[in-house]
Amino acid sequence: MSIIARTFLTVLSWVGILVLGVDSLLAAERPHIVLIYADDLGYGDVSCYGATEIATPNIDQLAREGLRLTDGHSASATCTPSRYAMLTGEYAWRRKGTGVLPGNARLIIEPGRTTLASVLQSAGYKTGVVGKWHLGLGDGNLDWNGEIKPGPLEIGFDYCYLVPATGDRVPCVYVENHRVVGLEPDGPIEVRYDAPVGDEPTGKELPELLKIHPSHGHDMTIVNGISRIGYMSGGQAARWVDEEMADTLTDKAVGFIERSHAEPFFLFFSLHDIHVPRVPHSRFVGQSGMGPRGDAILQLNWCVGQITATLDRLDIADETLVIFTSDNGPVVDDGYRDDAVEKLGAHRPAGPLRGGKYSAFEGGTRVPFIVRWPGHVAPGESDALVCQIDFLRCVAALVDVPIEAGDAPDSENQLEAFAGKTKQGRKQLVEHARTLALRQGDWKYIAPANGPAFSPAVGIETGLVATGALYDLASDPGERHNLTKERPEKVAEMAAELAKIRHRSATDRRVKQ
Ligand code: NG6
Ligand code: CA
Repeated sequence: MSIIARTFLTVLSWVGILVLGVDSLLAAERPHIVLIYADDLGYGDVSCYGATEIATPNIDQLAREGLRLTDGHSASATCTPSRYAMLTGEYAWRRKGTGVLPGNARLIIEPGRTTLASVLQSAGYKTGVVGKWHLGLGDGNLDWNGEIKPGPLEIGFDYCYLVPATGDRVPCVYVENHRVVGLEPDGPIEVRYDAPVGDEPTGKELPELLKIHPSHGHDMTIVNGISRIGYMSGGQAARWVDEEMADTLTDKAVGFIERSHAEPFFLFFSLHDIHVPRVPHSRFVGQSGMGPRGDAILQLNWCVGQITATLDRLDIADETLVIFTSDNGPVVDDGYRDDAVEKLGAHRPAGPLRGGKYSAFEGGTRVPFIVRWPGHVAPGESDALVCQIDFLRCVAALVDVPIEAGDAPDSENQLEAFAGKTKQGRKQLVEHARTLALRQGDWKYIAPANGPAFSPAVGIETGLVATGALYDLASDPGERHNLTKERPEKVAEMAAELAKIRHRSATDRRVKQ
């Protein structure tokens, strides 16, 4: 480039700063975006969040080079509603049918709706999702042997390679774009959740065939020596091998990056780890000393390292925004007897937080949350209150795509907080488990709800209190001292605010058909 041309460009960019402001210039950057989404990974499960019994160097490196958020949340304490909210920018509790889905559920995000992926697609990004989906597929009458749609490709993704629901739910096959991968004419796939199909053995009838035994549920069709939730028959050649799942998904994620990086791309890399069944590859088995749950954390750390190494190899790390987070808090026994409880030792999956997956306590939704974008996100730490539901409006602002009125009603543009420029973050956030909770600064209010305080099957405190609860997280981060009696005025104020936010759903919400 000539000196004149260079000078002209420099002047132009200064004019840009003066006219458009810094935010618009940031918006003009259009980084690649890689969202690495762990499953059931707790706040205390990685060493950069305080774990001492296990080391996660690749995740720690991301944290060193980026911003480590200490009050970052998934929108819900379970998978489907968290993902629904993250992709649509709408709290899942506003909509019926967004709870943990069976593997034969229909797609719960209507085609044509504004999603995290559709926003980026409309800005010219190549968009892909690899890994766990769990938002349903098809329109209610799905033939797994035919064209599988609508699915991700109908709501803003250009490419998908999916675990349709969860590792512990049938069908145990991968779906690439509109087809089951590796389907052969060896008997059509049939899937049911209400009654057995075919004549394949179940864990309930033939437990002697199992390599891992269920602790609760998970006693239906046996695939790869593991009994699952739900029944399936057929599709033998297409069935996945759990031990190879992390390698397979990572390979597909890396392939997508390699194919797409000539233009801006968005990869939603939705890992299966560390969800049950925890069946890591043999090279991780026994490496953590903590049983399969710890070994799965090491495998997850490996997957993250493969992605960052790919960005380095392609020399695009500096122009890639990487986000690492989890869909909900941790659980130790989630239905299989896999030694996780026995070998936990001193490890605390939720770190200093109370509760875990399924829980209204902070352990339910406060998760590891790291953002790295060299030159744009100041490395360090922030206690700004943020949520995955904010991604939609953040990327819309970043790539300058307007959001239509009524879309993404609960998403906030928190770019400044994600860039580490402010520690302010959200003024408030609704946390969702079996009841709703409201966060405002350090205050946390859990709405009254009936139900057991402790869930013995999973060994987790639910956070349900018939009279509600109020905590001051500044002095009481472990949510031990319920202040409802001492601070009735605060309870009334927060209950009223929560009611207001709930009501907003009825008036503001508009879903495009
Ligand atoms: C529960 C399953 C649990 C897990 C969870 C969903 C039983 C007894 N428990 O119903 O194992 O699959 O659903 O997890 O079936 S999530 O991370 O996808 O939300
Ligand atoms: Ca999960």
